Amino acid sequence: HYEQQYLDLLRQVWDHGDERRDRTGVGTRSLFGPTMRFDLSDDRIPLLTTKRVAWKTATREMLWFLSGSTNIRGLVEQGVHIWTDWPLDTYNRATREALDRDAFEARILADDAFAARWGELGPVYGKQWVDWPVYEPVEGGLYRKADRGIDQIAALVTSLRTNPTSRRHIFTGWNVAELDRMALPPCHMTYQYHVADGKLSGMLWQRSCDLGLGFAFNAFSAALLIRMLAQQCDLAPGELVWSCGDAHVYLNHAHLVEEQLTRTPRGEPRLTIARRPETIFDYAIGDFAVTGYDPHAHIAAPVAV
Ligand code: DHF
Ligand code: TMP
Repeated sequence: HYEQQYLDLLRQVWDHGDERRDRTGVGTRSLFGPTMRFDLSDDRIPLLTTKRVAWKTATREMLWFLSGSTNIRGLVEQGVHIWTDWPLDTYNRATREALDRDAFEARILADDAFAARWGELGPVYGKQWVDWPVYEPVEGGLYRKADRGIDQIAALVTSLRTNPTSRRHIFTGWNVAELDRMALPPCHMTYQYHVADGKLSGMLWQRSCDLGLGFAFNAFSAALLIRMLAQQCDLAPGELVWSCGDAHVYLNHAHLVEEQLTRTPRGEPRLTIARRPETIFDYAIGDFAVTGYDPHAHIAAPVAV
């Protein structure tokens, strides 16, 4: 079962990872440089079955990235809470308040100015993917910011369609000049694609992976994007290659690891896309369905901020 790769890595990191203090202060066990491969043919999608994963939340997040948004309001409006903790932490530190997540989200929804001021994550994924800032020369050796940035996603679709054998089908969120303004520097940072035999494969380089929480979302989302790109470019889905720098388990996820490793993967979930939208930017949540998904129960785990 494709999920065995994940379970093996989880055990490996938990049993043999290097234990260290990390940025969040929670502590992790960590291994460097794992890779996994997932076959996406016949609509198969890497969605963990050893715990229930909120794939619609991950899909909404992907559509939000593609919209270019970097403000949590658009997520919160859809009941997606996965990015709220970071702006909330910024808010509570700056104001010395102690708002809880529900109260903070209520204000984000109710108050436009509050949302604009406190709901921003900085120039994270969406901004870099579809509007990477560029500077053009002006008189006197100076530069000014161009009105429009680079749309890496639109350029990728064009390059896949017009030059499939290229070795440059890449987009990245890792804009070095803007890292210090991001709430978090991109974790799933660089994507590369490869066309062979009428099939589209994709590789994700993730610099840092929370195997207990983030991984389930990251693998599903990367596969989802391959499916959308393949559909837009009249290609069949090939493989997802997931490769990671620092793959870690947080020390407060012991209960998750121990429970999940007692479970056996079951079934092979499949993703179907109901229609073919005009462009890569026109998908809606209702276009996606997952069938054959009968997971074990969700396992709640705290997220290290
Ligand atoms: N920080 C850390 N420490 N780990 C992360 O995985 C992470 N992921 C981020 C931002 N910062 C992060 C963005 N993605 C959840 C899932 C993905 C995600 C952030 C949070 C999460 O909390 N998942 C829970 C609840 C899902 C739900 O709301 O339905 C889960 O059980 O999967
Ligand atoms: P870091 O910036 O210090 O590496 O912390 C980021 C943490 O968030 C780290 O535990 C990895 C995790 N993460 C994921 O696993 N996937 C994601 O998509 C995101 C945004 C974060």
